[in-house]
Amino acid sequence: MKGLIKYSGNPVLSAQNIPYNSSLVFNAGVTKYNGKYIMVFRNDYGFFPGGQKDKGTNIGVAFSDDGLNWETQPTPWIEIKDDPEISRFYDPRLTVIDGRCYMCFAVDTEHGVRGGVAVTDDFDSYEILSMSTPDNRNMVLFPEKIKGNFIRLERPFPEYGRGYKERFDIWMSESPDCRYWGDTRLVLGTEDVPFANSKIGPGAPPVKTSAGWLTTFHAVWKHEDKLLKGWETSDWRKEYYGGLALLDLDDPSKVIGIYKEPLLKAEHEYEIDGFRGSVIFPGGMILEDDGEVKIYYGAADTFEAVATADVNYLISLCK
Ligand code: BMA
Repeated sequence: MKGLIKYSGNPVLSAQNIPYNSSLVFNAGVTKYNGKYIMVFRNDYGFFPGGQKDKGTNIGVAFSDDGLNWETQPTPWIEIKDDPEISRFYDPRLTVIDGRCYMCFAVDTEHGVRGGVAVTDDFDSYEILSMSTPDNRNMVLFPEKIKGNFIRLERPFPEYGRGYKERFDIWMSESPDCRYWGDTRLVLGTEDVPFANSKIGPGAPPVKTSAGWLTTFHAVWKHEDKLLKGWETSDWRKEYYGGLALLDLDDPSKVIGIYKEPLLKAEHEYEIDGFRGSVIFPGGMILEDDGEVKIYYGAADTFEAVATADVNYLISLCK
């Protein structure tokens, strides 16, 4: 049974592969759609070691036949410009449900951070189905409806209600149509993750296995005793790990297993050093027919990388 292997060709996508203005390429959503691998990635431009100039964020698209070698579209897909309320969309996650491709994304607005859900059939036009109240983000959709409803994991960030401690948890909501969300319940608290002393949040959209919904999450450990690498600030201390959990097939708000250690942690140069070093941010997970799982993750808020493992190995870690 194959353990976890980070791809030797990592990063699979970085600014140098992008045919338009680009500094940081990371936190992508990845899925298989109409026979192709599709990556929708966050592209931040105007950031340089030592400064920022004319900075912005757009969303780009890349296609692949094997999930490893990517061809980027010649122009960005989505960029918010001259909107008095919304400044940007970022951190997209993709889920194919009943043959249509849904995208969750974070939205920075003048009045807080919102979680958006959109649908596209061609990665050209898209329809926004809902935007949450602030502050909420890191939303992901399950690949099938359960008892007739769309299911979404999400990460509200209640500062007042959590004592201004940056102690944020993973929640779940349901919707009949992806527009109206409710029946919200807690899935996983930060206190249940031994390698988080700060916030956690959903990672890639879950994949279905006979043992349960296999899902990644990110977990933040804030080091009081050491500085991490990174060129945004000289005081970067938040290490982001990739975690792994198993959720009940019928009621995914029930956690039936969790791997007590980080599945993914920063160890290579492309993970340790970048805009914000030691940040691992899973956003895409694909279960192949032969049982191989590809996990795509943002590395150091600068690159997009991939790791693979056998699905049964991943399930065994959660038990
Ligand atoms: C979070 C988000 C992510 C980012 C992470 C680490 O709060 O902004 O987009 O990858 O921080 O910097």
